[in-house]
Amino acid sequence: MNLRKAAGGIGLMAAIAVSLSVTAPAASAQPTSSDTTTGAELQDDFNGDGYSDVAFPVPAAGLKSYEGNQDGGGAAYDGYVAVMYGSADGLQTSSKQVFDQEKPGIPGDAAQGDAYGSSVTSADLDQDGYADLIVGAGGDDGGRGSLSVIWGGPDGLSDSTWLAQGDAYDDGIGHLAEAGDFNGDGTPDVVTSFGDTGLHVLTGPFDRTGAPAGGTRAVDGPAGDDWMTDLAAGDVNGDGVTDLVSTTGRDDASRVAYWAGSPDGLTAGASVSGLDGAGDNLDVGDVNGDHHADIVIGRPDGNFGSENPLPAAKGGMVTYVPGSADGPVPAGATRINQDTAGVPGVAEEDEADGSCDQFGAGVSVGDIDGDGYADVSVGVRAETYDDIEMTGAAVTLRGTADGLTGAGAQVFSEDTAGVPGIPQAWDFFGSATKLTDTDGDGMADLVVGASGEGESGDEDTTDGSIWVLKATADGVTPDGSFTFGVRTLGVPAHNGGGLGSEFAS
Ligand SMILES: [Ca+2]
Ligand SMILES: [Ca+2]
Ligand SMILES: [Ca+2]
Ligand SMILES: [Ca+2]
Repeated sequence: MNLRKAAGGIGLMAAIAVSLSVTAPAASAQPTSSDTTTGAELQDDFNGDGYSDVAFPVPAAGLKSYEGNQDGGGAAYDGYVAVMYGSADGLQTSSKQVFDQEKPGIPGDAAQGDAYGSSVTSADLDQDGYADLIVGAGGDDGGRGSLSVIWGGPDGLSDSTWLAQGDAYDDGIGHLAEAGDFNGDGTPDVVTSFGDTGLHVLTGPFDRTGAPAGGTRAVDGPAGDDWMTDLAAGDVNGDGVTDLVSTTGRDDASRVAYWAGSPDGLTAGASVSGLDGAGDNLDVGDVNGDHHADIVIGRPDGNFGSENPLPAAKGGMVTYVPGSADGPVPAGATRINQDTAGVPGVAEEDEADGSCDQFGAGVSVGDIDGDGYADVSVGVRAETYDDIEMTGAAVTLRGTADGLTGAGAQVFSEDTAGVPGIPQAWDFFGSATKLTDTDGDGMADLVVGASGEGESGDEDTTDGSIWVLKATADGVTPDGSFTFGVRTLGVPAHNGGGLGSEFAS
């Protein structure tokens, strides 16, 4: 996922109705499409125990002191990546690791602006049955950028190797990265951003030196487009080969591009017409259960600063685009904001004071209720309620055979009964969201970041915190939800990082 910083601006008053109503799940259960790669059974099970693990990238953190930036902090961007391990009981706060470029075994040296963790993804690159963690540092070595892998194993992640390093100052290798089987040979490949809109594809499998067996090649993006803001990988055309989708630019200027995988790897990318202004972050998954991965795009900034405001984008917008044998079908797109029927809250934005709910922050796709239709989580990171400015919320939207719908949507915040925490101004709960099955019950749990939150007992810090809410057949439940921050991870406080600003893809 890309670097995302919570936007500034002045708040507004937005009352959200806390609703836990959920419609009955669809009767027919259809399997969702999954990755075609062999090796580890799960793309994110680093210790091979059968449970997905979760990586928390914090590229903006300043863990070291720099001249003019004493005691770390101040968004020094050397960066770290924390990993927490899943279990039959879900994520275990006692089972975690933290990686940065000062740690033994991690290549490179931590320096201001490296942004270690600017992208994080995972796959079993060496096909040993343990998923491996791929970490980009888009600002490494003065902007050349780098991509490295930390190898999985029975005791978790250890030992790290370069996968790629940039040659020139603006190469920006690792600013964005995704893993997938882009040539359909059954082994994972890795794609990384190169410059503003180019891509480098490393064709796997990989040996422990980090060398890709199939070499590295450049793939063009769509000509003339803005800088790339996000990447997501999935089988959009349902041919068993992973495809790639990107967003470029932001707000009005945002565009969506699509690269189909093929036996020869990713084919040339092209802009998807009809999706101009859809947004700057995205994820893919099979929302309508037809075995084609669908595309979900978030535009959190609404019409703030827009020259051509879109009514559907008021307060922020999520766009659902179905996949098909021919790729994305923009004519079948559904646009949802907080004024869509069933979605809790009211879409609000005010051009005069620059405020916006920011519905559409950090979208994620996963099957919450296990009905075979992937659902969507959406951050509403600048949601204001009870006059608490920009305290934030997270919304879930249900997938159905007809696509994404507002019906049965849920909302959660620090004000929800059973969710720990106290809503405060500028917590930015919902700065990013992640749906992932941490307890192996087949239902994707909701992980929410609050990039402006302090950890309980240390309220003067704003280093960010994470919330985890379990999934059930009736949707997400606040029962048993918990939160943790940098103190739990063992990361120095006041690092200016914004834990929860983004999640691994
Ligand atoms: Ca491995
Ligand atoms: Ca495909
Ligand atoms: Ca689909
Ligand atoms: Ca579902």
